[in-house]
Amino acid sequence: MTRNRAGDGRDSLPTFSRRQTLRAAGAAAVGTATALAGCSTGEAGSDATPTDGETGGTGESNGTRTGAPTESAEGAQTETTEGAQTESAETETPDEEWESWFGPTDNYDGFADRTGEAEVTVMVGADGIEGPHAYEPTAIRVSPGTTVVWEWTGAGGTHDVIAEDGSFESELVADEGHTFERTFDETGTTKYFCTPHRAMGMRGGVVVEE
Ligand SMILES: [Cu+2]
Repeated sequence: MTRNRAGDGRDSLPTFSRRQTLRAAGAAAVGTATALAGCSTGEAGSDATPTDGETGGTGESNGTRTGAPTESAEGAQTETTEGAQTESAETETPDEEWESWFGPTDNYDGFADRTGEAEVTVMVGADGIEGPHAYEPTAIRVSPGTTVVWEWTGAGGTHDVIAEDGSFESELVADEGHTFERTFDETGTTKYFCTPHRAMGMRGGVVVEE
């Protein structure tokens, strides 16, 4: 009941952040349910609170207010806090930057190693993000001189391939079999995205390395 109410209240948020928030809310709800063990006081309290933007804060205050006697609840809170602090402390590593770039990208699972290949194909409009709105593979490592060929599947409407740094941009098309290619001669990193689906996570990355 509580989750449904909270979900209705978030309908105005962008799709990806609502999903992430719900994920976090789900985790918090599980933790709270365990700690409270059926205590209805805490749930009534959160229902009466109009702000649902800070689920974590609500969960913590519930645990504190009801004085949940279990040591495990405190332990869980400590771990969560430490983890968050560690992540935010490392602000300028490349990994952190990529994690941020691919935050809403459901099919991101690290960089596929395609080094040593002269030509690499990336499908445009692959299944992965609320239907066919993904690049696949969405992140690749290649060697200098590699030609990356983006090939449209024809699914998911119109897509394009736009470098965030402005170094290249494809046509915006929906045609199955359409291709766009670029040869990466220099080492470095390039983020790119699909204009219509960038917000939902249709984003890609190319790392060129020796
Ligand atoms: Cu797209």
